[in-house]
Amino acid sequence: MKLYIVPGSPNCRKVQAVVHELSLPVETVIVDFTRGEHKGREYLAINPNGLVPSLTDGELRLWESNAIMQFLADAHGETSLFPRDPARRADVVRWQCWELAHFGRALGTVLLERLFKPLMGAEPDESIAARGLEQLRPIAELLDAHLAGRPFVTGSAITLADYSLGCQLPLADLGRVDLGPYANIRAWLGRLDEREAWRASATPVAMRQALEQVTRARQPR
Ligand SMILES: N[C@@H](CCC(=O)N[C@@H](CS)C(=O)NCC(=O)O)C(=O)O
Repeated sequence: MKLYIVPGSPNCRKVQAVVHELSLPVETVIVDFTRGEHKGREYLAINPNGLVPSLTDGELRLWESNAIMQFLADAHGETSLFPRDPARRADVVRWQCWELAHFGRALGTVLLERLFKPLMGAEPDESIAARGLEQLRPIAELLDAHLAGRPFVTGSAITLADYSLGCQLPLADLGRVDLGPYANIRAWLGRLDEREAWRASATPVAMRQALEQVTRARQPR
């Protein structure tokens, strides 16, 4: 199996966490964005979107991070990350869908403008980031309220839903997204940090430093 990633990408991190969690024999291939490898013919044959992550396994070409996580858990893992019981499974899928459609979308909009565009040398648009923050507020409140009294998103055990929803949050401080009002989210992130698989998939130090540098240079004084 080969997993195509870019270090520091939140969507890659959530898949990498599953790889670590299940100790899977995956070869990691770094796609060099600076050389445009993600838009090259070879990579587009694996993922026609030109995005990371992607997974190959024999003849399988799989993209979309949450689909990759589900495949890895089903094909190569055990059942606690992605339960087989229909109701519990639907609960995990529901939160993964919500992450893609709402939570991750709003937070991702802010991080794209404030972190990743400057990193790639593109011109950020602060009005788009501000709109993302507006959209994020009620969504983050919903997640925070949901996490009250729950160690993890779907209950007492960690599942794919936690890794999907958690993947962008460790970059919130760099994107000037204040998690102060969300005590339950912060406590839950602390519990994720206790997982070796989560720590093993963390943004590499050099990448975090690069993001820190690029954001410090652009922060309003
Ligand atoms: N919905 C996709 C999103 C993938 C995605 O947007 N990946 C980012 C990195 S986190 C990317 O490849 N960006 C490159 C680009 O936009 O050109 C997934 O979950 O896999």
